[in-house]
Order: sequence, then C-alpha cells, then structure tokens
Amino acid sequence: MWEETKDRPFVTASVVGLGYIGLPTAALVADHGLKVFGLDVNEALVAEINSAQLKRVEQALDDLVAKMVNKGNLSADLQAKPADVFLITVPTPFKASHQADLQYIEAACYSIAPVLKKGDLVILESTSPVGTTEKLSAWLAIARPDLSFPKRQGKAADVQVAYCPERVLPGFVLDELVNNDRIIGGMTQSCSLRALAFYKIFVKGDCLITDVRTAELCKLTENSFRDVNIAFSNEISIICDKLGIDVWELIHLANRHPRVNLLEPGPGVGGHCISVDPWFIVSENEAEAQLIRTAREVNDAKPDWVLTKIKDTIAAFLKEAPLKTAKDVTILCFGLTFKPDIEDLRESPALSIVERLTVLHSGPILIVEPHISALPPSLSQKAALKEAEDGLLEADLVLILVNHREFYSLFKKIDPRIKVIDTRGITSSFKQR
Ligand code: SAJ
Repeated sequence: MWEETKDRPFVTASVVGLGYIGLPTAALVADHGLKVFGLDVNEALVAEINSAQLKRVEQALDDLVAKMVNKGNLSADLQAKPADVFLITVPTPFKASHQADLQYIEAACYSIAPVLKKGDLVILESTSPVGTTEKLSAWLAIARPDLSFPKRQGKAADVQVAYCPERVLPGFVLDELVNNDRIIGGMTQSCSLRALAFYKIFVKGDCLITDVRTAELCKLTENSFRDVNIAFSNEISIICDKLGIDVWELIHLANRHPRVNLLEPGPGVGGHCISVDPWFIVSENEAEAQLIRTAREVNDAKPDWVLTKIKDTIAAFLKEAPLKTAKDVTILCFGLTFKPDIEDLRESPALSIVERLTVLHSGPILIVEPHISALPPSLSQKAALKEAEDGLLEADLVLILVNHREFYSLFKKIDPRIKVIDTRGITSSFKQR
C-alpha cells in the first residue's frame, strides 16, 4: 500500500481543533494550495471562521484566515470530511493528579475515523505524554477494523500515523510555523517519510526525522528545559531579594560569562505549555523526574512569594503613614497577561496574583492592561481598568507583573512616594530588552 501512495500529492487536509495552533496551521496550509477543512466542536468558532470575520488572534492571522475563507480554500465544520492528511491539534490538559487528559485526542480519533481511507496520513501535533501516538493508532484501529494502522515495530499500513509537535511561540505563530525546525516521529519509517512530504509543503526550517516516542519526549523536554531554567532564575531572584541584591544586575553580570545564560525571573510561569507539559514527564516518571518536579513547584510558588511581598510592602507603607489603614492604600497593577505583548490570559500568574489580591486587600485595586478591552469576570466587580497615566496619579503602590513593551517608558520618572514592586525588572537599568 505504501508504495502505491507514498508520492501521491496532498490535495486536501483536515485540521482537527481550530485553536491557537490548529487555525493558523490550517490557514497556512490553505495558503499553500491545499483545500483545508477545519473541524471543531465549538459551533460559534466554526461560524466565526466561515464568516471570515475573525477577531481573536494575531492581525496577520485574522487576515490570512479571511483571505483563505474568501478564496474557498479554507472552511470550518462540526463534522469530519474525507482528506489526504489529518492534523490533530486539540488541547491536552491535565487532570487533578497532573496526568495528561487525553479525552480530546480520543474524541478527535473517533470523529475522523469514519472518513479515513487507504493512503491517508494522520498526524498528532498536540503536546502529549510518551506513548500517546501509539494509543491514537490503536483507537483508530478499533474504530476502523477494515483498515490497517501502524504499530511501532510493524510494517507499512493502510493509514500512516506520525507525531510532529508544534513548537511555535504565541505572538509569533505565523513566522515560527514556517521557519522553525520540526521534529517528525513516524510510527514507522514510511510514516515519517509521508509526514515529511507534507511538512515540506509549508515549512522552511529543517524537518528532522526520528521515532515516535523520541519525538513525543523531545517536545516535553524542550518545555521542561525552559521551566527548569526559569525556576533557577526565580529561585535566585528570591535569594537576591533577601540579601538586598539587584537580581537584574546580577543576571546582567553572570550572563557575561561565555557559558552562562540565565533566563528572566518573574511573578511565576504561565500559559498553557510551560506550566503544564513538564507534568507529563513527572506524572509518568515519579521517581526519576525530581528536578523537573521541583522546578514546577518553585515556579508555581512564585505568586505566593509576590503576595507576601505585597503584604509586607503595605505594612511598611502603613508604618510610615500611621493615620492610614489598608483601605486607603491604592494598588496599581501593570499587566494581567501570562507574558508580554500578547492578550492571552491562560494560566497567567499575573491574573492569579491580582485575583488573590482582591480577596486580601480592602483598598482600591486599579489595573493597566493595554492588551484587553474589559476585565475578566473574576475581576470586573472588584477592580478597575485604567490608563497608566491616570492610575499613577492615584497609586500608593505599583505592582509590575508583565513587561509589556509600552510600560518601559512609564517608569523613567515616577513619584518617589509611590512604592514599587517590580517582578519583571522594568525599572532596572540592567534589564536586557
Ligand atoms: N517566562 C519567564 N522568564 C523567562 C521566559 C519566560 O518568567 O525568561 C515566563 C513567561 O512570562 C510565561 C511563561 O514563562 O509566563 C511561558 O512563556 P514562554 O515564552 O517561555 O513560552 P510559551 O508558553 O509562550 O511557549 C512555549 C515555547 N517553548 C519553548 O520556548 C521551549 C514554544 O516554543 C512552544 O511551542 C510552546 O511553549 C508550546 O506550545 O508548547
């Protein structure tokens, strides 16, 4: 079968899960001439895409989606359609036990199974624990006993299956989808070669072939590497604070060593990748993954440390102004998103700190967040969205949680009576931009 189909051109593609990876990938593949069918369970999203009026991702992406929909190369649906290649880009959250929840991948398998045919290629892109692609192949085999699917050591089958993790950085998705190197782990060599032929259509970076389990662990390792390195900097920042040392100057100096490159400390680690994926290694390798678990715990504990810092600063402020109470202390928070220059609030440590602050603090809480137009429901009754200049006129305490580009110029001159807690180093002349 493989010999018959290996060089068959890809004419149609189906992308299952139209989130922050699936939709841009679908648009990009459509832009390279394939007819792309997007599949999602979210009826409103499907309608929004088909209307070509999307306003939820990067501007360039909204434009590309609209262009492809209007050209007839991209459409979204609630039902699967036959295609030459199926990309599964659904979320993999974790359960309370930190084990990966594969229900969306399993559901994706059963949704595409009825339309699969001989010669098709199925690629999993969702970040997943080692062994997931083999499970996917087994689920497909249960749903379609009339077709053969690859096993890890098996020979070519009717349907090819591969794992190819996405690696793009939110905020730079379109560029990174094209230019990043990709890891391709086929269930068999023929699966890898077929997947390689697909990615070569739109990827300019190198496509590196390996086996399926190495590809799965590679993705988890990349994000765990970053988490461990951020945890190191977060720990150093707490030590510096205790010792009265400027952590930004320290990092600036240490990074002048040719083999040292510290990442940046912050209020914690957010987003749906770095704060989640390391658990997929830890939950399957409890005894061995000591450092990776500790890094997760260090990063998850950083918001607690920031809240203690705020409490201590308010106490110090009230000591200097004995006629005031906590109710008189106005806190102005800069940033809610999980990282700079994006509008994404997923697993944001900044958001969680401000939410907890609204419970702990009885005085006014003001928020400057240029990347959102309204506060999330958890804050809308308890805090107010402000312009930076207006907020600074009212603030007693400034809390910097995100280093958005537009914040840097604000702190060149600031009323010395305002106390500042800067978790991102914006006010430090040693911060590298
Ligand atoms: N952060 C720090 N200090 C740093 C860098 C980041 O505190 O020096 C924080 C950020 O503020 C944020 C969190 O870490 O809260 C994660 O941000 P990030 O920019 O490190 O990563 P993500 O989650 O946006 O994207 C990561 C990327 N992985 C790596 O860089 C290894 C991206 O390439 C992946 O595609 C993505 O995860 C994913 O989808 O897995």
